[in-house]
Amino acid sequence: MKTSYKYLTRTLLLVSILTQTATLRAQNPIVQTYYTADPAPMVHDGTAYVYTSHDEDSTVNNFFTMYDWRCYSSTDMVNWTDHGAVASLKDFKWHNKSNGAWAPQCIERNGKFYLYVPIHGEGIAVLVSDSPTGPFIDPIGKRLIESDHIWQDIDPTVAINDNGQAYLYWGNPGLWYVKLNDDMVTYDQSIGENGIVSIDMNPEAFGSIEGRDGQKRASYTEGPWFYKRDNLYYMIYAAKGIPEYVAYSTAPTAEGPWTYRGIIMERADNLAFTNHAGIIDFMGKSYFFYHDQSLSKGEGFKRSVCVEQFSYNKDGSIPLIKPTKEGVQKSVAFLNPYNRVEAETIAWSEGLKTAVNKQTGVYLTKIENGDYLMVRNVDFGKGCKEFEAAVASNSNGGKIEIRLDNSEGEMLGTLDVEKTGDWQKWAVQSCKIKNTKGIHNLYFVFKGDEGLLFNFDWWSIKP
Ligand code: FUB
Repeated sequence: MKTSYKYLTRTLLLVSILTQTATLRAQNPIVQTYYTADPAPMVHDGTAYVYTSHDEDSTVNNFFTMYDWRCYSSTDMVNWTDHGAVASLKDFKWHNKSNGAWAPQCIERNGKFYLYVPIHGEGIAVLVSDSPTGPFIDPIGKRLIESDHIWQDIDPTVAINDNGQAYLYWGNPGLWYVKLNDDMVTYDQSIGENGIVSIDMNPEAFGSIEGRDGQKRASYTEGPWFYKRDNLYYMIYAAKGIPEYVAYSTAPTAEGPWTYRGIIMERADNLAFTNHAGIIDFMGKSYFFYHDQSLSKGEGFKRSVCVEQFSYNKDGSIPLIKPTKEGVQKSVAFLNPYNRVEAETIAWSEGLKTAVNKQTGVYLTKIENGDYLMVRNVDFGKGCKEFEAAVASNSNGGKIEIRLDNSEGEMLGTLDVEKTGDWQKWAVQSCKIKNTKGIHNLYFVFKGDEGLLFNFDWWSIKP
């Protein structure tokens, strides 16, 4: 009798989660506060991180306008915490480029995090940190890859072999690699040309397209993503020039020979003229990261990172993946509201920005009347009675309406945010809320006078 009751409770919980997800709104793009592109996911210590390049809100000369690299993390794949700009062009003193912070990738080795970045026109560089979210420093004070084609040296991708050998691949429209030494910031000079191996770009290896001269050539364009899974090495990449689709090749060793395996993501209306993919396995599921142009409503220099869940076929091949608005619908964990939750942990938001300072780290800002944020699959457990939030306001403050399941859903309570006297003078303010149980999407709807209302650093619920 006991077992069947337990079974019934579990089934009801499952049904409740499924109904939650069935009525969910869009989940892509995963970041709405900034334009983000060129996603490079990484799993470390039970957390999924995604490093992104960053298209500025206003572009210069209608071209890629990119000054820094951002990082977001998630433990459930639906709520993403903003760690701000973790590195920028200013971290390199050896060049004077003010633009060109293109597609990054980060990897951990022996407790250090190595962030490989292209500086367009200056080649590939590396930064290192003791933490996945920085601060990163330049360990060598010069560009990492010394080649005679630095304009083409973009989009680094890195993986470490089972025997500890790290490979760094990169390039547009060619593909090159080096074997990194154990220090991850120098490479084996004994192979290729001064340590750089050039890959033979033929249609059998990287797909076939017809050039202007009518000759067949490899479809590979840029944005490689290199990794090993089971006994196969994968190279995912943007193909066919502009507009790009995403295709892939596989190889039995890290050095090839590569065989073309097909298209992963076709062209679609909401996609930008570039695409750039990254893949991870996290908590037993596989995720495909890419970018689109939906947030900017069609501006190819203002892209946004999206994620789709997928399953490999039995033979290790990757199915065709559709870019969707819904994105990842099933979270792999619930959010615990009884812990301190950073306000910049967001499943969806409208009208908001994040900023950073030394005192609080990243916080939510530019909060105006009518803006809102939503966190998904919040586990209220057996019930709650109070809501508290760290806020700062130099205007008249405002209100946080705490609502369930949609922005006009059941109101649990309202926090009257009082003026603190400075945008950086923080105070913890609280209010009573309705007792609530189970799993819900939680909405914070911001209300107040015209103009900026307050800054918001973290929140928590009391049982
Ligand atoms: O983001 C700038 C460039 O656009 C990247 O380096 C390419 O992969 C393409 O996404």
